[in-house]
Amino acid sequence: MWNRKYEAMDREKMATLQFLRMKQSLERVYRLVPFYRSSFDSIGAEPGDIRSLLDLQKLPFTIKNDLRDNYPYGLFTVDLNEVVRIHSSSGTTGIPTLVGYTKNDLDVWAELMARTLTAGGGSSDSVVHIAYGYGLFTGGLGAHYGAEKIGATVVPISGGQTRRQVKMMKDLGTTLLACTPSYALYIAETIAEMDLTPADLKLQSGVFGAEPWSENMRSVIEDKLQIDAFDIYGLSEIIGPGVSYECSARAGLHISEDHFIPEIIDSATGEVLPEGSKGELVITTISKEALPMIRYRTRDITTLNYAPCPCGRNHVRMDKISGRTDDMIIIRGVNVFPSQVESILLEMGETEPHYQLVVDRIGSLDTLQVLVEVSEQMFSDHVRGLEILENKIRLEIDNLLGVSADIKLVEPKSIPRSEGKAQRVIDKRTL
Ligand code: DLL
Repeated sequence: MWNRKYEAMDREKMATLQFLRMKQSLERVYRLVPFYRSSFDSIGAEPGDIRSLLDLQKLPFTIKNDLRDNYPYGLFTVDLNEVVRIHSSSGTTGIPTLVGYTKNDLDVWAELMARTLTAGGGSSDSVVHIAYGYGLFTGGLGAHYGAEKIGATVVPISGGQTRRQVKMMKDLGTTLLACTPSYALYIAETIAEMDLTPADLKLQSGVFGAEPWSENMRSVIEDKLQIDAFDIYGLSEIIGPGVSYECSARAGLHISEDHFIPEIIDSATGEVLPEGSKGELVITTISKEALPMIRYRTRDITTLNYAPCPCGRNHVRMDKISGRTDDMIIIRGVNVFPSQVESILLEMGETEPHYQLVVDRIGSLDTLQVLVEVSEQMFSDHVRGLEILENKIRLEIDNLLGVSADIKLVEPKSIPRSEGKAQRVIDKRTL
């Protein structure tokens, strides 16, 4: 454990700490940010009315559009001369979501990433290869400062030039890999292409996040790279990576509750759901200075688990993210998440772990096509064999998800590889 005092803090003490920090944050935003003042005023609430952690539920939510509407600095609580870093979220359309950090925010972030990397097998003995993108994306620099904080030897390689990455990992004796799960797969594939095996490297573990990935994908990555793969979660609006992380139990991701208060809501009604329910994760930051977020709707779907963890950390765990509310494809009324299709494909184990969903509309009917790569050998096999497998996958998807899909087995390496977040869905309906 990186910080036993906080990570293993008794839950009653934690609640007291959270309440104090939450009060300060609420007072801070009410005093300094016109948006929050009018949002609280709109329901006739003042920070003084929030007398318990549960009372937080009375306050309005904050959403991504609120950041955009107040672009660039409207939600900041400090003058720019106190802001020492800017990042931006990876959204593909419209106005970017800009986030800022004070010196103290950066220290907290490094602390959270130190916890994350320690839980993922890192220490001062590690050689940490950071292939998350450096730049406005929070992945690279976020992991970087955490890795330096634990005293590891940091290789800030960023994304791209995958063969060179593999060579560096081999030459430098890298022990811990930090990148997206899809890039980890690409690296594994490149290792094989270079006629190397995991035994030629010293990799022991990896901390993978920034996109959803299934348990089955974990097994594939662990098997191909011969490592322990840990899931790490975060989002720019809250701080970046470091919001939650898996420990050796790998049964949920611990949320650093000394800095964040999580809730689960019904994304349709906004109602707070009881413990153990699956729904949209909402986070309130309680220590952020430059850009505190009150009840921020992440759009990510998960469940919270307050049961004690064998690792000794007392922080609540969230399940692996199963998807985003805006990731969900609705095919003729059936809700489908790309990660569900991923699970089915990898569970069957007869294809490669590379797939893409293509959604279209013919007339007024939505169609779903699933492209899946198969091995070289299978592809050059008899056509009949491919047809049988396509049928099998179609039936499995129909049975388990209740949606009929057209399956197309494609040649190895024909689906684009990603160095960052993989694009799993192509929705032609909006093009
Ligand atoms: O992706 C921060 C990050 C960097 C997390 C590196 C982990 C590792 P954004 O670009 O703002 O920030 O995207 C945030 O990515 O709301 C989720 O939908 C998704 N996401 C992040 N981590 C995970 C994960 C970074 N472990 C959005 N599993 C979030 C599933 C994830 N989805």
